Amino acid sequence: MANITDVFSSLKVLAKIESKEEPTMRHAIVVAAAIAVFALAGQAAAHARLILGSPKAGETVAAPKALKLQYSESIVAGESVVSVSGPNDASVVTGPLTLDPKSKRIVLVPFKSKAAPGAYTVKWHMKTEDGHETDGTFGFIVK
Ligand SMILES: [Cu+2]
Repeated sequence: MANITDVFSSLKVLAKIESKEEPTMRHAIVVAAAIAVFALAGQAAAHARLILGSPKAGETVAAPKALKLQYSESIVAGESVVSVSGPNDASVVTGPLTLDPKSKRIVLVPFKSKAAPGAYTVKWHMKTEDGHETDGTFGFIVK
């Protein structure tokens, strides 16, 4: 949910701090605040980052029963899609995409049948509650 308003409120806080503190301290605070502002700006530009996948990108695992994808923002399940392809680029049949009952940032996609050994590619398209859409791809190996 980071947006330009967050960046501006950070700048306002920075301006207040700067008027009160000693020069050396002030310098350190300005540097720290600048880093924070850049971090927020970066977040605003990249919506719905995939924070953690299960399986993780590049991981070798036993056949997973489901994909569990944790994002940086709340997801709209009905407008988000995950497609999986397996060995020989064959598309893998998955069950409906749902959200974890405990967190709207966690997407669950069950496998319909046991995943055969080989390389898998996950392509995701997420719509977030703020109306933005993001795509991504990662791979994992089933041993
Ligand atoms: Cu957004």
